Amino acid sequence: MSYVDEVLEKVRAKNASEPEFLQAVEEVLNSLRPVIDANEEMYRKEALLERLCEPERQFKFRVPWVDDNGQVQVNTGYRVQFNSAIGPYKGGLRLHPSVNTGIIKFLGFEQIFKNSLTGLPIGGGKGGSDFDPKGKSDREVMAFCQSFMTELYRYIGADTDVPAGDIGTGAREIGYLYGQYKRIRGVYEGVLTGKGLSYGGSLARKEATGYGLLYMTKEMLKSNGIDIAGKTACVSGSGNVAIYAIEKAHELGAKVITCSDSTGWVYDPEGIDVALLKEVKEVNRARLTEYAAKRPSAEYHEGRGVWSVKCDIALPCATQNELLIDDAKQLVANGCTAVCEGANMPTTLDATKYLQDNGVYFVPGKAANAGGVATSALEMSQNSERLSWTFEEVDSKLQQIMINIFHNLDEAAKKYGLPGDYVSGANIAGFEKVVDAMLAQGVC
Ligand code: NDP
Ligand code: 2IT
Repeated sequence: MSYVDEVLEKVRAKNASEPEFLQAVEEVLNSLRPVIDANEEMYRKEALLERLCEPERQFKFRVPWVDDNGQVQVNTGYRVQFNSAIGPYKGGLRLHPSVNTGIIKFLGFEQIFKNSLTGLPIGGGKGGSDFDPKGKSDREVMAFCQSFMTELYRYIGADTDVPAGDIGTGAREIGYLYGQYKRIRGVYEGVLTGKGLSYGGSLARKEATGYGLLYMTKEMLKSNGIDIAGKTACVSGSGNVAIYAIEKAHELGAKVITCSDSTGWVYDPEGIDVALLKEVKEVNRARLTEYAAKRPSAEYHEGRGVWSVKCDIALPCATQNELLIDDAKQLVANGCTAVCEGANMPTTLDATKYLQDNGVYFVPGKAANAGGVATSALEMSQNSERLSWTFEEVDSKLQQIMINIFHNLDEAAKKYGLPGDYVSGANIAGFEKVVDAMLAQGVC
């Protein structure tokens, strides 16, 4: 049996109750086969893949807090420190009722390769809680965040582990978390990224994931002889990543005609009105029904359905496993040219294969959404030198990083005889640096 198959078998047996983690590992290890097979004996002796698939450490803790009725509530907090071979652990905190160990492990595992692809010195980690910020008062969110940080502070620090936002964790939550860390530790340091501009945040971090997704999409299309201007795009989600993806798509001359949230979706043939979407989602924290009510050209539909709309480019920006095989078939039947993932693992394995087999350019999340964490690393640099760069400075570094990532993964795919297979290219390019650092640092 090949070393990859041996390890896949062990990982499946050991993590049987964590389907998202297994999905992420299967995608990565299967696409690393050409690299692993060429070094099989040495990697097996070093137990390299077993080490890669086992988090360095993981924390799970109780988060008690008091709601507005005086009732005590209890949530579970998580932080997985997956791999520190190339830098301090770096990755977001997800606040969503679905959060469990397997979801945090899949996100932390993806983060290892994504962070490596950025070219910046950051290792892989992820955390979060099954707390749902939706419908909670600001005071309740603060009570939760303070309690969460009262446990988490022991494990993090500007040079050890630097969390940030993810689903459900935005500027408000990062502010409350930062305040509590500072209060407990008594130090003013860049322990979190995505901070507000008045207390150490970086310009362009808020926009970075969505903008970066479009810089990647543009570069990938360009290298295949296609101009993004004039193209029609479907976006899913209507949170941080989706909003700034739509904004940049419009700036680049594409037209985004859909967005969604967990209850429904909008079809707006005139193009999504980004200012209105920001007002509905960032200011009012409301549902997309409010967008549709205020926008005569928009149709609102309950449930899911974004991928049924004809488009040239599909940009899934909501959550994992939101683009299924039937969606992939529909996109192909409608003549879709490219799928670039803004979310983490939004496309199932069979849907990814179907898209690739049918000639759709497919850029995986660990490359396409790396602009967020890359700009977080730029925020860390600014915090270390106690300076703030201009928006243009950060944005131009972000553009260059996304362009570099594309060419690195494109080259890696070609080097292993898999031209156009950007999934393999991303995994191989991300893996090479991490494995080099792991081997150099001995058995640890
Ligand atoms: P937000 O919380 O800002 O927005 C999430 C959006 O996705 C909302 O519209 C939400 O709808 C929708 N959504 C979330 N969960 C589900 C679900 N189970 N089913 C349907 N819709 C859902 O998060 P972000 O925009 O920050 O994150 C979106 C994706 O991008 C995630 O996969 C995240 O891991 C990834 N990502 C984020 C980065 C960042 O910098 N923020 C960086 C890289 C990747 P509703 O409000 O109704 O729940
Ligand atoms: O998935 C991700 O890359 C993020 N949620 C951003 C992580 C970060 O540290 O900025």
